[in-house]
Amino acid sequence: MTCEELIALHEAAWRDATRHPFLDACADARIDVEAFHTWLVQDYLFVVEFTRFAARVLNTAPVPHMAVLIGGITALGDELAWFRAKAAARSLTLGVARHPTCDRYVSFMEQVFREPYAVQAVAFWAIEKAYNDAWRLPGPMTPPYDEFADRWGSPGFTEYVELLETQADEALAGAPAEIRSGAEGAFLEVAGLERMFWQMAVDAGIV
Ligand code: HMH
Repeated sequence: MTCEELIALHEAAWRDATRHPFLDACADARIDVEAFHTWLVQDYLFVVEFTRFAARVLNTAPVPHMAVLIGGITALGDELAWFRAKAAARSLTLGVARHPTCDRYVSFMEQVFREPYAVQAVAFWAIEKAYNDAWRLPGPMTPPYDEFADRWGSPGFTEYVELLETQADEALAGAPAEIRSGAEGAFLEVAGLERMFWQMAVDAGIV
């Protein structure tokens, strides 16, 4: 089993995770501002916890996989500062509670903390891959949303996601069937949570 096979096997779930009216509305700048701000604030709160998850994966990773993860953690540190700047420019407060959907995603990452490295590596790759696909698939985005699309859709980010995929594939290759099946379950959980996260933002907007 490889990451590519997971996407092919669960094509519909992955499509639902990465294609959403939220993203199409960003592409042509008709996104409801409340929906966008909910996404922005909740994604910041998500990324704080995702950074802790990244540190946990680093803690479990084999030595040859550490450099890519350290690069990822550094980028996440910059991303958190970037989120704070975006929120400040829009006068948004980041000191709010996590939405139940964001909270579910955080609980999922806390569960994956306790799984073997192969499961962690697949979950970590899937979380980054989801945004890499989601922000690229609608095509070029209208300002100011192009900056958001570029953060996760840029060639540099795509290359990083490919390195994560190689590492996840390596971990899967040596894993027994039971762990591979755990990794598949984690992949499907990520797909479902990603779809819910977009829907959470849309539901916060004026419909
Ligand atoms: C919900 N999934 C969510 N937010 C993010 N910032 C990422 C993934 C990162 O790729």
